[in-house]
Amino acid sequence: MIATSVTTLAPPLAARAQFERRGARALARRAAVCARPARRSAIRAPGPIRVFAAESRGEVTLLDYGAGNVRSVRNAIQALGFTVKSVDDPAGIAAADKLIFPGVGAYGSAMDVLTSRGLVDPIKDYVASGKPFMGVCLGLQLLFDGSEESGGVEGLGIIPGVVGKFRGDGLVVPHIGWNTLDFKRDTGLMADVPAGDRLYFVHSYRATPDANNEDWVLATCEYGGEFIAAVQKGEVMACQFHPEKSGEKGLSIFRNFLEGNTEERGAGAKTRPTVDAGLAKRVIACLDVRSNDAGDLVVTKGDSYDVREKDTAGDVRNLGKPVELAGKYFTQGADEVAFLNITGYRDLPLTDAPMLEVLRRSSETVFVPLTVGGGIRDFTDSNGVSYTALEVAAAYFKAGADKVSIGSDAVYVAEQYYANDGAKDGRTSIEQISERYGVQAMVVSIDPRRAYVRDPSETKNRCIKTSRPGPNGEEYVWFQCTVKGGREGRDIGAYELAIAMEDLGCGEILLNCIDEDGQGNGFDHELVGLVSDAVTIPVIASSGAGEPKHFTDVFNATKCSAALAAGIFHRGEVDISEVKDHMKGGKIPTNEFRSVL
Ligand code: 1PR
Repeated sequence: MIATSVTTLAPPLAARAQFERRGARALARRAAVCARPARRSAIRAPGPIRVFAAESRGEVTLLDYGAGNVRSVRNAIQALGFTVKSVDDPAGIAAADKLIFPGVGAYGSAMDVLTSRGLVDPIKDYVASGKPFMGVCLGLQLLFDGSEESGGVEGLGIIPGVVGKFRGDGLVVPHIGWNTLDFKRDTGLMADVPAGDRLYFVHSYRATPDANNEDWVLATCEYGGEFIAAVQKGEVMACQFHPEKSGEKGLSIFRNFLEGNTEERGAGAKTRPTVDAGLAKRVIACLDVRSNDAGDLVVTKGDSYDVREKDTAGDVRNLGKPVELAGKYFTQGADEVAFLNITGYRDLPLTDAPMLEVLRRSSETVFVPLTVGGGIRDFTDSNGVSYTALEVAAAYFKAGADKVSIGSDAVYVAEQYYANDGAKDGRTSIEQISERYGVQAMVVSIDPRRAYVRDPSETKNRCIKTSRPGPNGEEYVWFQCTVKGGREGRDIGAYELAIAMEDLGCGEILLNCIDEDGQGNGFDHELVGLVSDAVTIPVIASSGAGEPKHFTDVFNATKCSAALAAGIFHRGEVDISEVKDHMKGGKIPTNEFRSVL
């Protein structure tokens, strides 16, 4: 692979000309497809997507070149009743009749892999052949001339333009979440995505529309400026968002691709709405998971992290089964689901087969992003075999996680970071995972509790004047990080931890609050405001939701990008759709669950 300055990338004219020449042959195929009537989406009551197992509806080839979570793409295609054939070599690409080109992670590493395996020319030949092709996320970006990412890297050169980083004063990056599209042309591919509906994006780099690539652009999206959300030219299609993580709306896009309902129907059918457009605030359902005393993996929920019943023999509170609850929250409209293995800090995570199984099974039916946390750290097992945090994370990604979350280890890493005056050596769990899987896949979960002081000089950590004074009338508070599920406090604040994590390559902060956990009094706005003002990565407010209004309140009061709750959902007190209705009533941009399959 040639690393080159992005400003000097020469347009690979040969690849493009080859595509244009052979593209003529695709016209005949397309004409046949266009003759077919547009597919109507069936209306059905929300419920888990049926997994078609009996008889395959056809085969599609998936280029599995080791880029991130391809399991989700495979699961989505299988749920639609199609068989997936994974290939990773030139012959496999050449033999494909329909090819899906996924990708999550860094542009440079993806191009390195494609180059070292001799896949670059076979992909170009396939695209030029006129056979159906669908790129996803990085699979769209790699079609361009190159990217600023990884220091300036040459791409496949099929679409003119260079992919650049999101820029903007205070713009929260990565762009994570559900955003609206502005359709430039109508196409069968998107026939089941209503105008104004949202799809799930997660990326830090984007391609922008210009005069050289306008004939490719199917839809754009607005985030710190206009960027390309989807492209199509004949049988070659690609989207920056993730269909496999965009619920049934997203799966309908795969279905139209797989069934050949991709005819382009000309300009301007659906436009971006002028109200309720843009990136939605996310609502996340969180499942704290652990084994109960009988050894069963259960969803539990604590009050200020104490998960044992007060009125029975102190059993671990059992609020249901993880896979079932995840499926239920998906159909209620959760924008994401998080699993936290709350005893992971003391267990050996790679031997925790039940947790990996929970991920595998959930990812078969839950088509929104899945985050998993708990126990991601370097460790040595009882046989003296050592594992790195990266290996633990890899096992979770392989099992179906889209993001991993680190709690305790992040605190130790941050302490070391400040001890070394912010020097980075690339060896911490945070740096290694974000380097390998992309910053968007690396979440840090913070477990702080309020620490009151009379005067800010009493601590080295950032204090604020609080509207809720301490037990002895203290007017200042800092938010003390803890490790081991809140069991041990450390001399570092949530503010300091968040800043260190952003610098080390963390892509998102999950901000819990031990004082508010399970209390139902609302989120701690002082804590969420402090941290979300300190960083430009997304912050998820967590702990304390007791009613739908609390979500609207935290979104109005702070810059947080998402809000997470557990107890009210598990106990059935509030349905996620009620939260969304309240947010919509309060004019908070909200993603709607839509059943279109
Ligand atoms: O330290 O890397 O092994 O990660 C352990 C993970 O487990 C951390 O993310 C930590 O937050 C979590 N954890 C550890 N112990 C507990 C516990 O409850 N005893 N749960 C725990 C954290 C907090 C939230 C909860 C919200 C919303 N749970 O995730 O879901 O507070 O609750 P609410 O809506 O009912 O108020 P590592």
